[in-house]
Amino acid sequence: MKFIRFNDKGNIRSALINEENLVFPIDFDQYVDFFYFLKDQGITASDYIKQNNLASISINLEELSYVLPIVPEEIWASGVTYLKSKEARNFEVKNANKQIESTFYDKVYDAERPEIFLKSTARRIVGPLAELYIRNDSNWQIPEPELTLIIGKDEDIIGFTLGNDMSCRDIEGENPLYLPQAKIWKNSCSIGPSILMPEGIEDPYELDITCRIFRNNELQFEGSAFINQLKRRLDELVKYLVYENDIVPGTALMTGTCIVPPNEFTLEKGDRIEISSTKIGVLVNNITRN
Ligand code: DO4
Ligand code: MG
Repeated sequence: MKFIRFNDKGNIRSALINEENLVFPIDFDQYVDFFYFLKDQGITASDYIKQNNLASISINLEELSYVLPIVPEEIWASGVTYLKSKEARNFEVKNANKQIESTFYDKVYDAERPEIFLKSTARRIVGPLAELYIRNDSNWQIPEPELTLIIGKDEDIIGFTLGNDMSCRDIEGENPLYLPQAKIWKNSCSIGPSILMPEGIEDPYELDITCRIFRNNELQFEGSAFINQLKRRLDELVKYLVYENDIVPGTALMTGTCIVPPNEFTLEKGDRIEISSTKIGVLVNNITRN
């Protein structure tokens, strides 16, 4: 079962999409409220549809105007959680600092403590179909497609969505202290298009993720991975995020990138990025400059 929000002739509405792709509008605007309503009642979202005799609406899923399924106050991110990311980060740092042999990325990949950083805030994120920005002071920018967790009141995982941790590889490789500038700027993060509810999945490590980048409607890059390639456990990342922290229910945690475009690739204005997962849907964003 997926929770979505969409624009219906100027009104933002929420809905559930079941496994048969039927769309059931619901009266809960906020995912967190809906999740805890179900929990208090001891029912699933499927029970909720049945108990309330909800009728599905006839709507073409391709034509739905998805908006952010949730607006987290904060979006945090994990880094170097896949081998692919460690290799890409090492390439950046060795490219900028030729004499370096072993890097802090090698260390963090194997360390007990994962890398967790603040990626974005509500005002910097955009939803499906909205424009992401590239920076004007970077010549090497890529999307980072990441499974993104929604954290609940008990510091547990209450939903799964997709996220794009847009990154500047040149700024990041030049100096680790530049990480916030390599990661955070206006419209540098997107999430969506839906929240997959935990009742919809037996094993989140079986989820797939694909990234496609189009330029002038031509495919420039395509890469796929499975979450089971993650070096760490999802609950391990959550544990380090919430430790000694003050996390509002509905906070998002990106889990690291497992797909990296070729080293010679950089995003350009007009590119279209599609990040998809079979059970979550497709997060589409176009690239522009500020
Ligand atoms: O260490 C820098 C960030 C790495 C990252 O964002 C990722 O692995 O996804
Ligand atoms: Mg990342």
